[in-house]
Amino acid sequence: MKLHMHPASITSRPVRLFMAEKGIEAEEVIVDLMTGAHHQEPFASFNPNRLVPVLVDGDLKLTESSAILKYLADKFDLPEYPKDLKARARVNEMMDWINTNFYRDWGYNLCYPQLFPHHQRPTAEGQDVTVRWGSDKSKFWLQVLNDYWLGDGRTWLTGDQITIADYFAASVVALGDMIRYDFSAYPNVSAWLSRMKALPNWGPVSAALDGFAGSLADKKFVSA
Ligand SMILES: N[C@@H](CCC(=O)N[C@@H](CS)C(=O)NCC(=O)O)C(=O)O
Repeated sequence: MKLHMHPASITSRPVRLFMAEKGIEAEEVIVDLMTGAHHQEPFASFNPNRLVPVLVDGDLKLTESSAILKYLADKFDLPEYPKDLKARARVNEMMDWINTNFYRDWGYNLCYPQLFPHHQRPTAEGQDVTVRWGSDKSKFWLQVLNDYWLGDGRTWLTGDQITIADYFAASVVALGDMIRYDFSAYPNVSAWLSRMKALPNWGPVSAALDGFAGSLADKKFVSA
């Protein structure tokens, strides 16, 4: 297998972390997002979305970090993607919730427009409206994550066992570290995120992202 990725990519992180934790081996191919390699050939034709990660396994080329996690867990018959119909439905539900509800406001409206020039809106007013919208909506979603998904004292998002939903969600939620988001109003989220960060491979896999966050120490962000 080959994993086309970038070490400072939020959506490469859950795949790389899951593979590292589970001892799944693949050749890592770095697509240099910093120099725009994803907009150039051969990558632009290889993945017309011009995004990482991409997993290649024989004749299968798979985009979407959520789909890659599901494929790997199934391929290696891992309990992190349960076989039980209802348990699996809960994992799917959680991953869709993160991808479609939480990530839209958290990633694409609050964090990314402040972190990456190509996500910045073309006018100051547009930027301000987008980021404030993202900030307000993110508070709502974080409260739901804290009170509903993690509200009954559970250790992991869908129950007592860690699943690929935790890997996927933690990487997205930890994007907030890049803008120094204060999670203290959401104690269940903070505690769950700490459990994910205690995984042996979280630190090594997140090193490039931590380095990027460190380089932004002087930048002011709209966060909580
Ligand atoms: N829905 C996709 C999103 C992939 C994505 O946004 N990848 C980012 C890295 S975190 C990327 O390649 N960005 C390149 C760019 O924005 O130019 C997934 O979950 O895999």
